[in-house]
Amino acid sequence: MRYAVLVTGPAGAGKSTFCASLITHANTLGRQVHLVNLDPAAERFEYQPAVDIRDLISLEDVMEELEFGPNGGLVYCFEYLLNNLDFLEDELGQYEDEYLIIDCPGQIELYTHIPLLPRLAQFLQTRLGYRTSAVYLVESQFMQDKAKYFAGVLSAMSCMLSLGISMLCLMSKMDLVKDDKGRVRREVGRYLDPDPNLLLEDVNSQTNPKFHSLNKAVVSLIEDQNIVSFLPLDVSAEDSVNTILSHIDNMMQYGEDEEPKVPKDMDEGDFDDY
Ligand SMILES: Nc1nc2c(ncn2[C@@H]2O[C@H](COP(=O)(O)OP(=O)(O)O)[C@@H](O)[C@H]2O)c(=O)[nH]1
Ligand SMILES: [Mg+2]
Repeated sequence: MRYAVLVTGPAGAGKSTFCASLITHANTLGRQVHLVNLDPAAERFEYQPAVDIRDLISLEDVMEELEFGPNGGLVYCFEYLLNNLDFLEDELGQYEDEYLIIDCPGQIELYTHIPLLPRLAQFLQTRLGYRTSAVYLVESQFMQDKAKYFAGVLSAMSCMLSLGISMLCLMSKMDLVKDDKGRVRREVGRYLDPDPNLLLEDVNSQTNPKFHSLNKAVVSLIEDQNIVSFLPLDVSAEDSVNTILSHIDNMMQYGEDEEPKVPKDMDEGDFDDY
């Protein structure tokens, strides 16, 4: 069986760092996983990617030869990849049992503007037979500002809807969640699953009153559908990475012929040592 995890989220959310720590962790469990880099602007990696979009096209070349700016250049790179998906087939088709960690770029237009990621997910599943799922990272710093949290949740939701595959939301950089005095927060759970009323109050206090009814509608959407809840990610804590890996495995029914894996739920208690 072949498995693939798309690691998605905005630029700077910690995707590449998470990919590396997931690989390190999988390796300590004696598992073989491979990195796929889909970011044409990536500079360096802790682990050498097994497949790299930069072997197909590099942002630097596009900018130089076609005189595009960085954003236009990225869009060009992705359109190019979309038209040359055989590249992935050539590179990935050879693997039999495989677990791929796919490091995606973060520019929002790549999620909404050109259907790169949905097409890619579909291609991996139907053409190459990969069981495919996704994680979406939102930075913990977003939690401290409820309006940003709002934006983070909506972008996660939009990604989930457009990808159409199972997706796990991660709150990254949990080591940075601190209170006013700079102490690391103990009540992490409050951030991962905030009280809808408090959320509404906070967001309303930061927005023009004419948007308050819209805010209310969005909060109830978040609440009723329970679409988005976050697992805490701290790349420096092996426990956190382990929990997330078991959730990802579970989402894809990894090794379903073996022992079923029940994800260990992580709650505030696991962050007691902060
Ligand atoms: N404190 C902290 N910083 C992190 C963490 N993960 C990533 N970073 C930093 O955030 C920045 C962006 O990380 P990167 O993995 O390149 O983000 P990407 O653009 O989503 O791939 C880098 O400076 C990382 O060192 C984390 O868990 N904690
Ligand atoms: Mg990156």
